[in-house]
Amino acid sequence: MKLFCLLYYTSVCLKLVLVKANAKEFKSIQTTGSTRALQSKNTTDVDSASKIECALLCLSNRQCCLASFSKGTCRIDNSEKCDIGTETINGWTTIRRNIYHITPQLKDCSELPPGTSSGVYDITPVNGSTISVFCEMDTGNGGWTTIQRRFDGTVDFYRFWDDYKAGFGVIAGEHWLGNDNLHAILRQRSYQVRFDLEDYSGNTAYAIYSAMYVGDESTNYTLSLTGYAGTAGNAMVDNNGNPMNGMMFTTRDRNNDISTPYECGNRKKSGWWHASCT
Ligand SMILES: [Ca+2]
Repeated sequence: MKLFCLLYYTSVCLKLVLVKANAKEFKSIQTTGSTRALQSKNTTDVDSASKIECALLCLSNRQCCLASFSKGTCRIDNSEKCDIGTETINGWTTIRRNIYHITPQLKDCSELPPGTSSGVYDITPVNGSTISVFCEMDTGNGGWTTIQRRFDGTVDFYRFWDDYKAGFGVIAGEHWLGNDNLHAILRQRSYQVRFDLEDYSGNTAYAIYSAMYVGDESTNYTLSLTGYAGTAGNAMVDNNGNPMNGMMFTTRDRNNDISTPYECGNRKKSGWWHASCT
């Protein structure tokens, strides 16, 4: 029996908890009419069939903050500056990229280019401090920021509230990223979450929720989960039919579950958004 798998459901090991920014917000642009970027050493004029193609050219380049389009020409600015000057000129449209997406620091793993290897990277959430995270680039098209990783039982997850708050373990190995870090990531924009599970027979399954949010410590890190898809069926619902959605976080020393008389943080030997302990 894989004892390290004992978590939430006695027959299931929760190996990975991963979050990723929802793509539709990742590539956001704004357009303004009758303006063109001033020509400079950082601008390049290229042929382009449409305003959309011009916008995509800019989005595919990490240095591009804005681009202008008119009649088959796309002017790309690669200065990494968003305050570049524009001139008023009929027939041109300027496409401005969301400033969020051109800052040099990674806000989460979804900003890594496709093809990047899985591994440890530094990210800096907006209004947060820089943290090391494990970016999972091989699962589900990549771009996932790892919240939990368990695979060999080398790290003890039977820990206290302050451990789960700050995070513990080894980022390159088994770990919990930390509830404050999770909140700092999720408050930036809209995120999906993926849970990867494995049972004692080696069968794997996953659950994806298209929207996930975790409140700050004043809410006891209350979880919001909606939009299920995947192969895990109702695995994220406990045996009494209680969903994780809406639960507060519980640890061995903080009982926020809905079970009476049990304390799930002790009974399940792990911190989690426990409902009842079944
Ligand atoms: Ca209880």
